Amino acid sequence: MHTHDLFDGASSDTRHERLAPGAWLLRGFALGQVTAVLAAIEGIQAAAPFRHLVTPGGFRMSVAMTNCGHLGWVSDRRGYRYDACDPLNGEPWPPMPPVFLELAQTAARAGGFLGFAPDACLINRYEPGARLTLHQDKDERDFSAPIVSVSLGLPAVFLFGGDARRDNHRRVRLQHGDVVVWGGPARLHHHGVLALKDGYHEILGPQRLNLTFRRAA
Ligand code: MD3
Ligand code: FE
Repeated sequence: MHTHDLFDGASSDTRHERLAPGAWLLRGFALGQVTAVLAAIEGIQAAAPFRHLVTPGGFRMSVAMTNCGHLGWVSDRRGYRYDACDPLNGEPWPPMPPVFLELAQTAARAGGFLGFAPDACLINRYEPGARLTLHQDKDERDFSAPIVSVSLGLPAVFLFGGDARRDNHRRVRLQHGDVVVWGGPARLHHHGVLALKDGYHEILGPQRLNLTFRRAA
């Protein structure tokens, strides 16, 4: 049993930190599932390798990505979208492993979101220097569902702001095992990740992985 199952409400665990209305940082929430999650990622990347997508503007993203679940997030010269198939091989994305679904749903519940049914999991791989510029996640159809993010490996500085790009931004250090639930009024906040610093993580080596669970369709 996962210790967090003992907590019913998001505020009963002192490690549940509210970052903003609708946004909960669950420190270490995924630590008990790391081995199983990494084993599942091995299987996913064997079928759907990490790749550097190109933005509609023609820039190669520094973050490498893959997906699992019914839908995967892709970008190319034509735009951003969710697609049922991996453009590299035309095959459906690998299925969402049960341990992923369980982790995403338990975290969503801890953040106060019942009934989260993610149909997409984007897996981001950061090597030193990789970063994600400020953006909103708005390619999903229904913004009433939260996004759940799981950080593994090297720590990163996460930036998030308000509804407007020019709003002041907060910095949060996301570490191995941390989970963040973004829903309600935080769902469309701008966010990004500063360039990953050099380092070596005892389990993952010189990289950071981030999983984002989404309800895309
Ligand atoms: C706040 N990933 O894949 S996860 C992304 O660490 C993405 O790889 C980052 O942003 C990463 O789109 C950040 C945290 C996150 C994810 C979705 C959000 C924060 C969010 C949606 C709304 C507001
Ligand atoms: Fe995002």
